[in-house]
Amino acid sequence: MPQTVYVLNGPNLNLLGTREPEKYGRATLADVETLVRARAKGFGWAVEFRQSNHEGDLVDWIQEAHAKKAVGIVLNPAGFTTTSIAILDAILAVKVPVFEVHITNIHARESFRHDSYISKAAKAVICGCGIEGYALAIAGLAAMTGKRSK
Ligand code: CA2
Repeated sequence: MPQTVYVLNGPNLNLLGTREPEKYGRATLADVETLVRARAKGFGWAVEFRQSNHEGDLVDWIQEAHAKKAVGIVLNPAGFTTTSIAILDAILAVKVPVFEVHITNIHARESFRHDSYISKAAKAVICGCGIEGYALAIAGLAAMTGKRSK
């Protein structure tokens, strides 16, 4: 059985590629999924790729990733980044390494986007690399777990 990476996306990321392309680019979430699956396949990993507009879903999926012994979680918490103690607590409660990803450089944007609760528990944070940040997170997870590409 291949190991699994959970790739979790927070609120409004279902709109990717359809609105505000000047900020978030023209790639859709389906394009992100294709990119991530290809990169993960290179390390022999399966992918659970999900998006929700509901905070509790993300909490449930982080707990699920732990229960299923996932190799790691790539998480774009989107609008929950600076508000969700529930997601922070879920990450703190599990042993699965979390790579936090933001498509944009949140530090170059409005100050209310700067202070991430998620970063307090994340193994690593990647921001400002566009959707390639998701693929970099997969590569970072592989490096961290000593996984070589196939
Ligand atoms: O840069 C990122 O990935 C963000 O996590 C995106 C969030 C934003 O609240 C964070 O500060 C940074 C917003 C996600 C909404 O995605 C949209 C995509 C296309 C059109 C409209 C919204």
